[in-house]
Amino acid sequence: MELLGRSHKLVIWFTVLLTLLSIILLAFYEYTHGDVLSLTDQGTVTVTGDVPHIISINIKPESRIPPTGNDQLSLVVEIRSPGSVIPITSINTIANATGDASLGTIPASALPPGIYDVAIKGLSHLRKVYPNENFDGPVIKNYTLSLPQLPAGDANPTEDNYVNSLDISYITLHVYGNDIRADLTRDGIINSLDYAALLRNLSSYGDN
Ligand SMILES: [Ca+2]
Ligand SMILES: [Ca+2]
Repeated sequence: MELLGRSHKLVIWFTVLLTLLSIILLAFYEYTHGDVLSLTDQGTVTVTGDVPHIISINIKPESRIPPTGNDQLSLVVEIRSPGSVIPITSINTIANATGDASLGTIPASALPPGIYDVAIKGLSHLRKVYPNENFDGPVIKNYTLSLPQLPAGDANPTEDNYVNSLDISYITLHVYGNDIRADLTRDGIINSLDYAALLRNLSSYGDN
């Protein structure tokens, strides 16, 4: 009986040790493969990376009417070395109604795992740069950035990344029409609300 009891105890202790070991291994896996968020990051844009980099972003254009489910926007997304304005790769994509856009698959040979800046210029919007994004794979990571919504107003086709009288002139040219560049609010008509959206950023430059 004593021998049987000892065997049971051994089995129980072995099970406990195995469970503890599993928990430790799982915790280590989560630590090394789970989400890593910068302390300075918070807010509105999400970037997901992988190797080969499978990157998706979520953007939020400002001044939309209605404000939700109306986030469609043509985007040019550049991935740059930190602090550089020269794109390593440039991707044209379109954000859907909820602001989601895919950058497709970028081979690790074209974008070695590391830290990069992500620059986003939306149609009729000022460019925003989201710095120091970590695309080091090989697992998917989510990043939430601290920069605000994409500012509207750069409506003129010169796309000079600056909101001024040229952009006002372009909206005026299309008033009561439905030109997509001039329709900053994306409510289907060019009117005073589009001027109001532009005036929020009058004389503002986008990021380089
Ligand atoms: Ca402009
Ligand atoms: Ca409008």
